[in-house]
Amino acid sequence: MVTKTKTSTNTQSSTKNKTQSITVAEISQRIEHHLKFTLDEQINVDQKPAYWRATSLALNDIIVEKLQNTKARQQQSEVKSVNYLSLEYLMGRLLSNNLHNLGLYTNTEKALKTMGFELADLCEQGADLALGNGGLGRLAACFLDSLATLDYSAMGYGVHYQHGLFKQSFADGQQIETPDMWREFGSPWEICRPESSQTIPLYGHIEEVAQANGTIKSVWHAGKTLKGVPWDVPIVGYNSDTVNALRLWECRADNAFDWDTFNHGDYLQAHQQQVAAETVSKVLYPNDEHEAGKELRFVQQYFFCACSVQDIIARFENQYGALAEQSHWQTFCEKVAIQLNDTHPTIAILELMRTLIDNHNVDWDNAWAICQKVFAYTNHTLLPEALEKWSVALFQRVLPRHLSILYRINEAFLNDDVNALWPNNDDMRARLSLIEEGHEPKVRMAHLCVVTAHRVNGVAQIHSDLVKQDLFPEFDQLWPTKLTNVTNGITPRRWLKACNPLLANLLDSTINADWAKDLNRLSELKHLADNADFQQQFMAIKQQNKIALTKEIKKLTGITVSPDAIFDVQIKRLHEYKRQHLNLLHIISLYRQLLANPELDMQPRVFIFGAKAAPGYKLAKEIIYATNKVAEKINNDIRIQDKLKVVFLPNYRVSLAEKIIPAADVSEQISTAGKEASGTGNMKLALNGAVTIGTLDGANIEIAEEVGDDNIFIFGLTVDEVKALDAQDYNSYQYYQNNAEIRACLDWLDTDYFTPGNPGELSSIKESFLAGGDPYKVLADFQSYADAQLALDKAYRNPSQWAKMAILNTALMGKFNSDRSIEDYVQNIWHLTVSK
Ligand code: GPW
Repeated sequence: MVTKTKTSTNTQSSTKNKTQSITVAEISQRIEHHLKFTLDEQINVDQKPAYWRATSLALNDIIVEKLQNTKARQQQSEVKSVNYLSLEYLMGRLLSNNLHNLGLYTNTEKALKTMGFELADLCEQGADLALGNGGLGRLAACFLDSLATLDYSAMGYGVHYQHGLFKQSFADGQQIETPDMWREFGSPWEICRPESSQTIPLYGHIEEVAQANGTIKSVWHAGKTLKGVPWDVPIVGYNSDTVNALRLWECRADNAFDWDTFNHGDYLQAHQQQVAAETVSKVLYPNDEHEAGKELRFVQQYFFCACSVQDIIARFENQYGALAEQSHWQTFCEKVAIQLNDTHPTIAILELMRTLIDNHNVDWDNAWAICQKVFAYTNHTLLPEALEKWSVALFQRVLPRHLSILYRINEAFLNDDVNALWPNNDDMRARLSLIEEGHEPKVRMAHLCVVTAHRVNGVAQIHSDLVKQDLFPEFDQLWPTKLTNVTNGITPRRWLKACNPLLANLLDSTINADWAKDLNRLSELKHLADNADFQQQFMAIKQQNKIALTKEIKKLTGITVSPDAIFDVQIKRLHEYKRQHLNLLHIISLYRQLLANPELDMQPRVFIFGAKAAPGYKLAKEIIYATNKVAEKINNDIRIQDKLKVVFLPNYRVSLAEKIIPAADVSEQISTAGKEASGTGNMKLALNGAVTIGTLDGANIEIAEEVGDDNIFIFGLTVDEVKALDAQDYNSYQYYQNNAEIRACLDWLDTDYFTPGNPGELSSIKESFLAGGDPYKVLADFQSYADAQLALDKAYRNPSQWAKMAILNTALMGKFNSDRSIEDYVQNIWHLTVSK
């Protein structure tokens, strides 16, 4: 094996404690330096943004030094590294998290105090990095945090969207979308790396060229090239030596290619090409779990995959020397893992095959063996509308060479693997083929992933079981060890230490260990769950967090809520399968009961929603509108004596989640069983002492296993019961006819009670339950949900019982640390070793 010369000893000393020893005075100095020299700041004008930027820049200097040390150390130790390919990263804000992870929060707080600023207040200045839609993108962000914390060598690859997820506001209850401008004035966290730019070919045609040795070589003559420019965002590990990078690709026109146009004097036309190229990384597609099949999205996916694969090879060659001989690719397999975050980056497989064969003269069998060793794939959904299929015609036009490679993979797969197990079985061939035949033939991206990857994982045990049983049963028969599970997790740094400082302090003083690194240590709280003193401290913190949220609610919506009410929270993307409309139906029912009996004995409750709907998802937008209209009526109805309030917070995002979660009493996890692959909000809320009301779906099942049946409210159909209902033709009308409460609530929606003067505005929701067939079994689960809510209300009114439940939820969330998820990936899929 040819490698670059290695220095004999590791000269990098541990920087872990070095950053923690940076003094208050030094931090002040660094901030002042940036105020003076980078920002040329005239003090007195708009100080907060300037101090936020100067503080971020000062911190970034420290981080970049650590990044360089990490790189040197990782290169020296020649450890294997993982490349996480994801079209989405929901990073949120970075300042407070980076400070916590470096152990510099307190000293920076002190430094800023002497300058007249509250650090917590300054942190609010930063824009969220919202380069993702929901759970899948936030999971990627948590995984990067854990990889760096655990000192693994890892690179996140993503797209440098000019506009992340849209901003949401409400106008008369309707969702309005406006563009996200996260880097309008630049971001202090990103480093442009022009030297690592890539040139990406696409379109054009293939020429079959006869070789001297009698073989035929395919030569791709591209019709167009794009340029990929990388921006690196440093990823700081918590209390560790490691700073990894998230590398985001921005698309530009390839000037070299357009030189001709310039020379022919068509200056403006050349600029047009620049504009066209920039659209490729212009905007994040806002569809969560829904494939729209647009050409620009396909080009975006390919552009991202090609840049990332070329960069992975370039980094490898830079470290281990140019790879002219096939034998060197063995080393590649030993040093490189590539994880596909759902099927969105599937084209990376074809791009690596193409590069090995066309540019590095690797023969087919070896190239295929390499891809199988390097790639692994995570499946995040069973929903048919989210399973990506790209039209063969589009593939042919944009990526003709990649399509020809795909055909050959398919041929080998069908003729060798499928035929071996099911000889001459055309039905099986059609079912498993990478191509779905029909009026418009399509490429099944998930099939390509499963056929290639050495491991395919689901994201919670039940989901992984269903991936085996229902989604890919034949693949499981073909390769019995390929399909596996890695239950999701969340980083306790952002989702407890940074977002809930009061609770974090209590844990610091109660647990004699760095619980943010070893979350299982929280189980020591179990013995305090019955302790009246501890209960009082724990619930006093919850109360303070609720008071803080009360103020935020007032500021954002004008609505006054009482912190003595139950704070009942449903925060997640708006989707029928997540069933925000089940929650709404129950709210309407409670309201009806209160109007009938204003003395109804119940704990006052505030229902808090946060959710964005995909701009093209009509029913989801109608559910938002209906919730806002119902809220308006309830919140202004004095007859119910403030027993019920409904708050829909606008523009739900990571930084808003960080304010809601510490204040939640109840966590709504009410998806139709079998539909939510895992969920991760469920873990964040429980970790912060919220009690779950939920179905036996996704990770709820594992949360229930951890906390025990007494500390969670489970209701509704199980996966098997949902399947049985479907098998016997579920009839939602029956529930409407037989349950007077359901009938009264749904009929109410047809009137103009909630939309005065406009009857029928909310009827589409009722229609989706009845004429629409209620695909997500809302009516079937309603009664069981209402019963569970009643039990929950009763439990809350016993303060020590509730405190015990809340404490046990925090105590027993150790399993859901994303560090554990990462260790599972390392052991079963990536086989990395630490570098520190
Ligand atoms: F459709 N998830 C998501 F599977 O947030 F690709 N966006 C998506 O596009 C998809 C999945 C996809 C979510 C799952 O819905 C959620 O259950 C899971 O916890 C999360 O991914 C992370 O695994």
